[in-house]
Amino acid sequence: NKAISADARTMRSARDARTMRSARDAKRKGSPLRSLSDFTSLEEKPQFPGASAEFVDSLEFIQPNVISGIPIYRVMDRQGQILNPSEDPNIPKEQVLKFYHTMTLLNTMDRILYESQRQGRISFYMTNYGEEGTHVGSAAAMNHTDIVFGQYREAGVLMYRDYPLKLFMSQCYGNANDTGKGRQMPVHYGSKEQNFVTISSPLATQIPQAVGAAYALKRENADRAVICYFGEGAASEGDAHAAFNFSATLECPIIFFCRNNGYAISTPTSEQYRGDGIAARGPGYGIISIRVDGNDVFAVYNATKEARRRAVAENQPFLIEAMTYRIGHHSTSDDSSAYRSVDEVNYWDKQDHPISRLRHYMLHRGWWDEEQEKIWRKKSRKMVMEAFEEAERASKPSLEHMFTDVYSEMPPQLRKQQESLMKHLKVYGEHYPLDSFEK
Ligand SMILES: Cc1ncc(C[n+]2csc(CCOP(=O)(O)OP(=O)(O)O)c2C)c(N)n1
Ligand SMILES: [Mg+2]
Repeated sequence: NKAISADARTMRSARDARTMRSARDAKRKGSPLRSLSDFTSLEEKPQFPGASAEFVDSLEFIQPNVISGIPIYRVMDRQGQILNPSEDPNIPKEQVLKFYHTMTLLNTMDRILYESQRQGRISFYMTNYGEEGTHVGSAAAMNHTDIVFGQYREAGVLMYRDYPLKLFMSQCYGNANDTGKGRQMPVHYGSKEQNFVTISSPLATQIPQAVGAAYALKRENADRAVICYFGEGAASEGDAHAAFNFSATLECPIIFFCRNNGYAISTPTSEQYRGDGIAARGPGYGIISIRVDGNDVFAVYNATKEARRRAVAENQPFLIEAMTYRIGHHSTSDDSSAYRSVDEVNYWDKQDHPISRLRHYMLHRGWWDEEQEKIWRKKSRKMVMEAFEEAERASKPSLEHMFTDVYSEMPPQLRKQQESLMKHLKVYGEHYPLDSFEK
């Protein structure tokens, strides 16, 4: 009872604080400087700059879990049935088919490139298994002109924006068609045309950069927003916290999209944080937040759509925590059987998968059947295999690209290195596979 009344008190004082804060905000906007009348009242009230609450006269610490966990918003149950018709986004059939085609094509591309790394054809790969719903639901809710900052496990966002298979494959092979000219690790995609900023390996660096970009968009009054993806592990980096605070104080049109997939390599969420996940941090920064079922593509879509609408209309940040599960290993350098059970992985793969949930929905609607599934599986595999074979056949980028694009004018020390490489190859070139590089 004591706990309940403490909770009620906390909630009541939070409500009062909100009312007071809006009154103060209004006052502040009218006159930024506080005048003498603010300080002459006989009433005892807190005058601390930055305080928005009342004094209390009994000792009480704030409990970190005043409510029993932020709820998880969903639209469909695991069988693909709409739970509450008023939440049905009523997406037209053609677009739902695009959702499904993208989610399954991503899955097929993952299988082929994962195998390709296992056979020693590419150096590295990261799959997106189980997280397809978070990618497609959020990508579909944004405009193409909105800027995407990704972490590395968001290939579905780029695919939904119609980034061609040929360029995915060329990037992973680092061939001459790769827009990065073979200078990045596989899966570090980037595309100007798709407004998708190139992936960086160091965790969380994209988060403050994304806030900067959102601030620039706000200053341009461009009717554009930024969406910034990151994992629950990356959310522990200092950069994440700095970014959240800047976005709130600078009032930036950004959506922070956290994919909470249960693990950061081998670190489970139980060792990653103590509070109620990532969504619970939002209010601490003054950011409007929500937690969604990331395996429900419609829930992700609804939350992102509304967050995007308000972020642009009101110039303020939003935080979405999408609960999902990383079914694959962290990367090809990881073996997850060392730290989690097969039963756990199987549960998500067989019983709570975003692709099967959407397929159930499409079957109920009469928009899909076994025959169409068979035809599409065959066709999509063929598309992936063709792009894969073409990428493997293509030449590597010209060697000179090792030295270009960092400086607009090549500095002397770099020129010296280039000359010495060319001299070396003149003498010993026969020992290198020079024929596989573009001239
Ligand atoms: C600053 C930094 N520290 C450590 C790493 C090594 N590292 C790469 S991915 C990763 C785990 C990230 O987990 P999470 O953010 O949850 O994303 P997920 O892989 O689950 O999608 C770590 C520790 C890194 N790339 N950068
Ligand atoms: Mg993670």
